[in-house]
Amino acid sequence: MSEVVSYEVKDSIGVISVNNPPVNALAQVVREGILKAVQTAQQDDSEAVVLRCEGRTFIAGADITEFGKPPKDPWLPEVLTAIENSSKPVIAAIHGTALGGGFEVALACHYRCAIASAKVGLPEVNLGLLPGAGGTQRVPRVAGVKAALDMITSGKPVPAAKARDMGLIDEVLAGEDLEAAAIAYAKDLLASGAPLKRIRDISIDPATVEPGFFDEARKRLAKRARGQIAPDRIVSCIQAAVELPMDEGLQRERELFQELVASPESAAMRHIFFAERQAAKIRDLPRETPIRDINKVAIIGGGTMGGGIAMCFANVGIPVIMIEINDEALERGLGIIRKNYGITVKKGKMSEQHMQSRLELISGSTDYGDLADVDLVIEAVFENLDLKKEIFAKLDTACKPGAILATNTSYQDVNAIAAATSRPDDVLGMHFFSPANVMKLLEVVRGDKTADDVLATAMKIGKAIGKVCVMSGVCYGFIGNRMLGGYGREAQMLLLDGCTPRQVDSALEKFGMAMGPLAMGDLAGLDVGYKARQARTDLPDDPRLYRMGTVLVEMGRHGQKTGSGFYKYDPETRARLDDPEVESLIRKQAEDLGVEQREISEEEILQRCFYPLINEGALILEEGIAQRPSDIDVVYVYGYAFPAAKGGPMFYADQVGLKNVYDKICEFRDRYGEDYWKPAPLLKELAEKGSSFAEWAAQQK
Ligand code: T1G
Repeated sequence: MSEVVSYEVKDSIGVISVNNPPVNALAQVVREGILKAVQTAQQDDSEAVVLRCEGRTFIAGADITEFGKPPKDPWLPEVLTAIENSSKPVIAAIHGTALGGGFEVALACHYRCAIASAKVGLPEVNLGLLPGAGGTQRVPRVAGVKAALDMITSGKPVPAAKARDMGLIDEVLAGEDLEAAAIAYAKDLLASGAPLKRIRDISIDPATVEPGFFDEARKRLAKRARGQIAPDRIVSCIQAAVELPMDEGLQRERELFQELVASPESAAMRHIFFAERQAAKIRDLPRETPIRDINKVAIIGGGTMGGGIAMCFANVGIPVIMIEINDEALERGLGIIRKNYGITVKKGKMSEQHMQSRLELISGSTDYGDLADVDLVIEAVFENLDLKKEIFAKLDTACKPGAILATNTSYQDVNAIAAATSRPDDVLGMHFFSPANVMKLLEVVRGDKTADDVLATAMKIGKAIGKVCVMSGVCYGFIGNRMLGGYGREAQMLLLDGCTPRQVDSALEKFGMAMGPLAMGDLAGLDVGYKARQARTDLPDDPRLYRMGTVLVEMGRHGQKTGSGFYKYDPETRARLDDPEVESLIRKQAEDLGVEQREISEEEILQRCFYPLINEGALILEEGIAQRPSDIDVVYVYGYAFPAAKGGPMFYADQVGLKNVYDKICEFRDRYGEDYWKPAPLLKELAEKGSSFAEWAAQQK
């Protein structure tokens, strides 16, 4: 055994206890300890063995930090074989979340019991992997091919009761004293003469699988793969479970697992897994920074954003009061919330009763006097700095001392807003992404005077409402929207240079973006960007700049909401259709501007759109607006649907090679001028040193 695995015989039952905080990951010492404990149990007077874990959860998977390094003995399959071949029953006792290799350990046991609050799952697909220790061979044998495919390609955890109904576990234990209940369950099994039940002894009748099932699954999964290859390989493994004997199926699974663990897609997705958790750590914030209690929240503004934000808090049981300027606006705002919940209920994703319980947590008022007891206010009104300052001055007097005052602004100066109050240390930004009740990213914007406990509280409450939080400093557009400027600019410049909207968007969607920038503009409304540009004084005086967006808006083509923008939209199906009128308009504009059109490669489209993003990211790092390159990656994957299989813009830049990125930016600078293509000093420095953003980040710790 090892210091993280103990073994003791209690009342004739051998108990193996794993204690490897924080999640009992299957590090080498854990694998070694379990193997030795199982081997010991074969020689002692125990009649059965219970495998359990200390701490908050059963084994939550292989140790992801070990991937990419030479594997160490014993390999997990060896441990599972020892369990499966035990001469006495081995019973997994599950609490918390038995995930990945952890659930695969449980599946190799003869029986599985769990407390009611436990969940089991195979989330490897979220890391660009597949269950590599028998999960794809055992789950179909007990739960059936279709259920196995859904479970493993979705990666979603399954609650204990449902897992029992699916045959994935044998017993849901009463109470919460897992060890005692598991020992009692083991003794019951022995008393009833329960056999050594091995999942490998179950075979699947191929006739039970509909013809074409696997081909149809591949086609369906390919549609939403966005550069991920693991779903396809999972289908192959489950097909092997049907068509091959167990050991050959395990061999096939191992081959495909090895392919995935070595793939760039999995490296990118594992990077995002750790980057998301790293982003929650604020380097200069002491771990013991106190957190303020948030028991009641106010939202100022009942628009789409305000409604979505209110739902985030109601969804986790926190009472919310929505403030609007008059009863009509308030009713409209509360109506948006009811409508959104109604859609969720209609989709069958929430019960009517659940919706009612959440709606009861949401109240409304037009009187700031009702804010006296709230702990957190989030302002979500129109993007106008003067209006926001006026509101914060009112909040300053209406709210109790210690209430946190947050703005949801996308662009405005948080320091200027804080200065409108007598408590700038209680003020910060909490920038949600639309739709706020769906999008996971939350940019937490730290003002110059924001207190440490206010920042720590915002990061914690953000996680509590299910958001992935990234801290940003104060600048125009913070991290995400500031970087987006060049991406959107070049998408439109490419039109003048000779691309159609479809060419630009298809190149980026083929890369893995959920939606190309021009289609995204049509979705958000081209008039939004148009109005924002009118207010800006820092843009170059260049007739080409956002030319097509401006022309289309002035023609009344605002995008989906007017039925046409860069594309036209079928009024029935809302399908995105190429519009020859726009394509000839682009040619006309290019001619008027004297821009010579040419054939443009997909590679240039990607470079022209992504390299400004990367360059701005380098400036953001130099200015300390973002703490680390991986924080920027988290912003883009969770806020802008950048494909996780590419790891985010900064990770992607490292894969391309910063010298290649830098040289190409210099080429574009020479062709298009320094207004748009001015290499960031950090990018230049790293490129010339042959270094990477990852190496730079490691030196910042
Ligand atoms: N390996 C290494 N570290 C891990 C880890 C893992 N599997 N899971 C979590 N951590 C770290 C995490 O980085 C963080 O570190 C701390 O634990 C707390 O995590 C062979 C190949 C279990 C639901 O994909 O989903 O098994 O930031 O903040 O919110 O077929 O962690 O504190 O330094 O997320 O309470 C499959 C991944 C692996 C599960 C808990 N398993 N983990 O959530 O805590 S591949 C997974 C999670 C595999 C087999 C295959 C969650 C959690 P730090 P946390 P949490």
